[in-house]
Amino acid sequence: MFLGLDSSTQSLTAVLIDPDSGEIACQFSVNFGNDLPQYEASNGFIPGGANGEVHSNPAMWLEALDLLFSRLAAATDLSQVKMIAGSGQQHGSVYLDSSFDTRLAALDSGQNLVHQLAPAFTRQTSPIWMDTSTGEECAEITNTLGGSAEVCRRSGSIAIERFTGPQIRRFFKTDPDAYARTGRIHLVSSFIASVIAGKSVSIDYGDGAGMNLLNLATLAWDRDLLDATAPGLLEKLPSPAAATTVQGAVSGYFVGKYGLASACRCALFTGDNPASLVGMGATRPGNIVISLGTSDTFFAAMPGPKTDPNGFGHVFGNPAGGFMSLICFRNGSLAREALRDRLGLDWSAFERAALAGTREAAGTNLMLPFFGPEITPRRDFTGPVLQGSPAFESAAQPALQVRALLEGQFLNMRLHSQWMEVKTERIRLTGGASKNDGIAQLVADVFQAPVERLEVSNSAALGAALIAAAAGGHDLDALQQTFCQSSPDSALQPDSSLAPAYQDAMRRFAALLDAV
Ligand code: ADP
Ligand code: XUL
Repeated sequence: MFLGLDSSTQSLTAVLIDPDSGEIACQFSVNFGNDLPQYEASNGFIPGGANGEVHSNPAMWLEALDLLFSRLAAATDLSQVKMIAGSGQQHGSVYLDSSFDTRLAALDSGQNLVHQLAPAFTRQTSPIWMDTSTGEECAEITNTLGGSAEVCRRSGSIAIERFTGPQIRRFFKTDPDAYARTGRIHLVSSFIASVIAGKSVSIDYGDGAGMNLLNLATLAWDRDLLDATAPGLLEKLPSPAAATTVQGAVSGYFVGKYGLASACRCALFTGDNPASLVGMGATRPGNIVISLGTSDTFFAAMPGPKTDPNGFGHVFGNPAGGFMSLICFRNGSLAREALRDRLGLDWSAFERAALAGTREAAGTNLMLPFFGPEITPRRDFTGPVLQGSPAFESAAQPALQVRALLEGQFLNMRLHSQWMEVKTERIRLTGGASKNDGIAQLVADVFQAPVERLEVSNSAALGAALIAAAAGGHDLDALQQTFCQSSPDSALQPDSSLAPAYQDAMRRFAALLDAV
């Protein structure tokens, strides 16, 4: 058996797989808000942060780990687990003093993790990916390196507020004494991995690339980016390594307390997006994942470390080797819901509008589908921009607006993923809106590629379990064939007769975007 863990914003999830039977043996989750109400973080982060700060309590993550393992141990025989891997919400960081490693080595199964490890925190709270407080630090790092293009060329992304380097710089500036006392800085992923392994372990390339510190060409920490971020940083960071690197045996704490075998080993942990790439069966270039959630994300494997010349996309390590892109679109379901409510429709009306009702209008009316500020492209929109027939612009036929909104979202995605130069062979769709057949059909039509939907719900934790099995000697392609099957009858083919209409619409969409 192989165990995958995912420490996300709102919960800690475990997926246990048996590669021989091809089955998921069990899945468990600890929801931070419901299960650990004493931390007063109903959505996993501390509410009410000032100046764009969004932090979580790393002690809560430790307590969740004990709770999750006690649930797992009550339900299953953990001595069967051969390897553990995992993932974490990206960019979040944990700050520890030099006692961390000795505390890990001396963990006592008779006590809990929080009690033994919390005294090592030099910063009581951890900034997470929702934090936008570091605009000034991003500008400083960018200036020192000589511009955004240079930061992007080296690290795979321009300096981004939530990324770990700018966050570390802000900590160094606001609390230099605590920064000086910090002997180790971990990502959420490498922090949890270290606790499991009983020693400080490496940061994997997948998650490490979300720091604005890793040089993608050398896969080593970039000296100039480190110097621009904070003094003495190199000594505080674990070394970078590949996700499938085996770190050694699981800590005796988990053997003594939860019945893991002392022969059970640990691979590295990666970011939740790289782990999802694995869990969605998309680690080979040509397979694209589009997640239609609160925001929409587009991620895909890439053969080399190509970066977005416009600075919207990010490049992370692909746990299967090579690299992956991640592009976020803030106006995802937020915009779909805004139009739905404005037109007084429901989701089935959306489905009908996109499926049959308006096919003859494909690609004719344009909508820049931004109901609030967007990050891809970066614009302060306050409402959508329309260009088309009077019936469309006046909403006399609401279905035309639904089609134009969805087409606009997917044209914007197609346009802003062109820099990857990867041919889209197949799209795997996930997230709340992916079950809407009308929306899924428009994804297929606009991208002119077949769409599949997977039954997977915890794609990051499943991906982590597959990484564990791969680190244990199983073939990752074969594992993905078994565990990442598309749901029966969920596949949709593109309407190839619409290809020219969307080619032309993309050109006009780009021109309209430039004009506003
Ligand atoms: P999150 O990003 O928060 O994990 P989910 O992936 O769970 O979000 O997606 C939730 C969103 O899915 C909701 O905000 C809702 O707008 C959208 N959604 C749910 N059902 C449908 C549907 N039938 N058609 C279109 N959108 C839907
Ligand atoms: C990616 C990002 C989020 C977090 C969510 O850049 O910030 O997707 O990884 O957990």
